[in-house]
Amino acid sequence: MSLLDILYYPDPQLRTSASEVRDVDGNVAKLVDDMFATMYEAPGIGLAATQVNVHQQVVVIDVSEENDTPLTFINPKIIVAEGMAEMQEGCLSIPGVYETIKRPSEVRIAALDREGNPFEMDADGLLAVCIQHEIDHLQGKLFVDYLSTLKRNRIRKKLEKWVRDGADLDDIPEPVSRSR
Ligand code: GNR
Ligand code: NI
Repeated sequence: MSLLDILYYPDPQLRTSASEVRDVDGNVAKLVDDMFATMYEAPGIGLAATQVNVHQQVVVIDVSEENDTPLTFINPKIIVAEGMAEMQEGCLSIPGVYETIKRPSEVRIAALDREGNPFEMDADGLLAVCIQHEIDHLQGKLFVDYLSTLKRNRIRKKLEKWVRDGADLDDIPEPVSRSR
């Protein structure tokens, strides 16, 4: 397994719309495994292939406390969305930034698993937020897009400077968010 490099906002590659996976083959399985390794190492609760500069519709998630419930979503689609709730979100591509975002609170997802078998899953709580956040990534969308232009520009400038200065994760700009 290999660790993959994560792109940081405002890298324009994060705006790429991912292609549908046509064939869930060994290459896709290897990508999934590398994405899990990268996500657990970060650590994060989800990762979209877009974030590692692979523009195919592949998402991995593990929202469990024990990191023992890996979920793979290939070509994921939201087929039902209900309710609305606010949750504080973060993103591995936007380090140090946490903002409250409003989204549907319950979703039903249709996707393929790591073996290429179709499945559907109902999600609520953190899993529902995470899967919507990841599907946004596959469409080139980031959670900062839900914020005001003013706030987004402030975040962009801080991260541009942080990347210019070497993108050291131990030295994340403070505080990019003043929302709480
Ligand atoms: O690790 C992550 N945590 C998180 C918290 C609240 C809402 C969404 C997320 S996803 C994020 C990992 C990531 O950037 N996935 O794209
Ligand atoms: Ni993210």
